[in-house]
Amino acid sequence: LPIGIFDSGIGGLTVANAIRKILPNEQLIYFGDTAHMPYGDKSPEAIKFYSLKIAKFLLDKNCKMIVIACNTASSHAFHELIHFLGDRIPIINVIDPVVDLMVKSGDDKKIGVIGTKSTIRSDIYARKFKQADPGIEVSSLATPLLAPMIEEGFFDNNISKTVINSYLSSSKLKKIDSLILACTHYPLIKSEISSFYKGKVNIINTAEIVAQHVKDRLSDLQLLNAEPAKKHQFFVSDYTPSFAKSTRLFFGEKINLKLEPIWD
Ligand code: DGN
Repeated sequence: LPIGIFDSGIGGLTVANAIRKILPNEQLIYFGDTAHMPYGDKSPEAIKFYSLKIAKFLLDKNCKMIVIACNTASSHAFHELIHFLGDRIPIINVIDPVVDLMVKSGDDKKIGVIGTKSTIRSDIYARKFKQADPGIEVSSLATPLLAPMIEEGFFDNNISKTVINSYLSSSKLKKIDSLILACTHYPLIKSEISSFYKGKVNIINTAEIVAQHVKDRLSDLQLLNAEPAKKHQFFVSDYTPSFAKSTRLFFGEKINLKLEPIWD
């Protein structure tokens, strides 16, 4: 059976890419809600509504697990989805595996978080870290220009450097030990962010941590495929050539997107 993965758009393909690398025998079914993207500035109610529709779609596709690849949807819709799915299939968000791992390692006590306005407004990282370890301080900064900038292919150039430097110079991110990249798109600018900090801040790539967590969870549940499965499938709720073109950026290769307007 396949693993279902969804995101507000195509950025979640960074998480899908990390999962397929670590689990080459698994079939992935990806849904990008391109008709409603970006989620970054939507209300929590809208994000819950869209996420539920997508979870139903993935369940109908017989997925054995759902991964919410989007930080914004993980911040607002995780509990609704747990409630909806009950004990039918497990669901994983992109926040808890990162918080759990960092708390367990205990190395970092001053943690910065960057993400969309909606993720940062939810204050979810600060709440989760405080609950797990009151000694951890979290400072968060919304960096809404970064996702559209990356989608347009602006990275590793002077424009991205200026935008990244301007955000990271914020007083909110002074004196941090580590910085969580709390948005699907940011793995693509990880090296630029590392250069800004000259290697002195630990940059946390959430996609890789989530992929490892998916593997561990499927292994615990004895749901891992022993043999290579069928080909991956990629669905979007709105199709444009520009989405199709950007898939290469996020997944490392151009993929065939199928239009699936699941909203009627
Ligand atoms: N996928 C979104 C996230 O990880 O928060 C970013 C894209 C967006 O909705 N702007």
